Amino acid sequence: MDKKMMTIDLNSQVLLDKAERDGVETMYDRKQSFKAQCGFGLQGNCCRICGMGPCRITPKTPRGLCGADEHVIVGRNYARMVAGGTAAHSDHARDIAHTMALASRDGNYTIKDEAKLITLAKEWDVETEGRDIYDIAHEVADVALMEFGKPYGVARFLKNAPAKRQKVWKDLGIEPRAIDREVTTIMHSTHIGCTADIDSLIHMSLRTSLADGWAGSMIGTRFSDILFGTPTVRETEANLGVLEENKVNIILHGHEPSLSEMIVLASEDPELVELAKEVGAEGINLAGMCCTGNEVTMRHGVKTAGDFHQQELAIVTGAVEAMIVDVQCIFPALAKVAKCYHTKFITTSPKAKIAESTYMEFSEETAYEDARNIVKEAILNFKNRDKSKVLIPELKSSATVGYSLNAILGQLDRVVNSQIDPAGTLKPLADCLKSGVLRGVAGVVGCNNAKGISNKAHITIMKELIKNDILVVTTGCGASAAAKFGLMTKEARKLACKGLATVCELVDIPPVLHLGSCVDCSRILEVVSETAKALDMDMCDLPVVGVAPEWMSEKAVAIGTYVVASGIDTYLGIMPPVKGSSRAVEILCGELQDMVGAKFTVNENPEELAQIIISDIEKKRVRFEK
Ligand code: BF8
Repeated sequence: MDKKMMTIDLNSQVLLDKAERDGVETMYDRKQSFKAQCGFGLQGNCCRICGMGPCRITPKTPRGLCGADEHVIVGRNYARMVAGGTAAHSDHARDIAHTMALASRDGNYTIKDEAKLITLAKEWDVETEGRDIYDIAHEVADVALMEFGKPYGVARFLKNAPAKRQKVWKDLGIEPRAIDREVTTIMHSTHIGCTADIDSLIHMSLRTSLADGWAGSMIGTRFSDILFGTPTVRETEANLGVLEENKVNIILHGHEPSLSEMIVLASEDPELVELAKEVGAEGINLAGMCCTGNEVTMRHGVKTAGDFHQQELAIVTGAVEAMIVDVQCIFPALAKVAKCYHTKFITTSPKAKIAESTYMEFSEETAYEDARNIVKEAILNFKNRDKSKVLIPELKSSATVGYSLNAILGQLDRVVNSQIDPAGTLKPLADCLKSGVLRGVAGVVGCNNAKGISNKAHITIMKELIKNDILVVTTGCGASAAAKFGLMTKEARKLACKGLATVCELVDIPPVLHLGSCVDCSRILEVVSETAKALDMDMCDLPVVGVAPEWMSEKAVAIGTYVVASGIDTYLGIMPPVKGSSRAVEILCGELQDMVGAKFTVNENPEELAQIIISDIEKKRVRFEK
């Protein structure tokens, strides 16, 4: 396939041509040179957990050397993906909780949303009366840190779910305990010679994934809101056209807002702004990428440069002084691409050192100083920019972002008849769903995957859903795609059918709502949970679905699993590596329905997947409307 056909993003196509002219290899070249991917890996039936392997299952070798069959091998691999994803989200959350433990009135990190902190403190039985807000913050941080390793009890946030959902988890024995314990238990149980039963491996995966969704990710989101501010509705722009010819361009890529928030602050430091002018630039232009991009666009309106598949292409513009990264979703290839231009590829986390990068460690204790040094490094690199190598593609789209649960409630309050309904609830949304004005809500989330065409599945599915009166909420690189393709503008209402268009008009929202980063899928859980509570239902009773059309990371596997375990049917555009076990497919795409009230559906054709979702939502409505 022609490389340019592997993405529907026109800026990416322009830059793929440039990369070719510049002799730079990108993911798209590597994809082409991978003639065929390993069939055993694709099916999930290759085991390399012990040193006797790898053992690969074929008709002639139906068992590994220890006797594990294809179901055990696939189940173990799947469980390890869930554990990997849960570990990544939760370790991110742990860092944010540590950051809150360091917060002080005159320090690097302060409390931005006191009301949210007080609410959480009360939920967690932390005394608030007459106490200094920072004392409360430190105690709440300590309680959160205990959630990772406490020896007894279950995750604290579970009690926020509808009562019926809590009962499902309790009856099945999948209430997660301490977060680290669930991850460790999976690593232990999938060691050679432990669990050899696919049903049990999936059961464990459900419990561990819930430790991600209803513990780690929820801590990540809530604590980020408390420390950095709960997102509010704001305007921004998206795609590589946001880079500016005459400014120092800095790309923020990765995940944890403790770094990106400080870089945003440092980029406004008058001394550094002056320095940028001294080196001949008109100023400093920050742009985000991947989920750090989502964090800073939600809270500050920082423009989004692009998504996971555009990270190399951002550097290929020749206009980026520094690509600053922390953890997760960072191509090691960036080091090589950066060497072809003047770009400094700056790694900052001891958890994600990358060979041949410029390592400038970022520590929460010295956060502002570290951030200043990093921004300064970028500014001083402006003089090295080679103008003959610069090509900033033109396209960018405007977007309205910032839809935290609080922001959604704020928008809904515009239409509340205060004589009838109290303000500050999701009841208006519940009413629109109940009446059928809105047919459903879909959380379309996740990554880009080179198995398909970049952005195509996201955009095809989102457009089709809004055309059928299904409100779309989105996070992660799905959100970046929606922003780039104009689906987060209020004008995109014209792509929606009459019911959704009317709701958008009344509530003054776009038909696709940006809820944040991947960790913020916990916001989707909260919206669904609160809507279910408003209707006295379980989450599985609502015409609500999760969709991951282009997922690729272990985090996405953890998310998909906790979304299903929460009772929300989940639709995947890429087959996970489980096909090697008919039993795994049987459980994940069938039997989970009876266990948790939801299941996975997979279809790699985005048009077909959209139609399946629409038809399933209509089927769900029959019971919902009774
Ligand atoms: O954090 S940045 S590629 S993994 S969607 Fe996917 Fe994008 Fe990564 Fe989730 Ni977010």
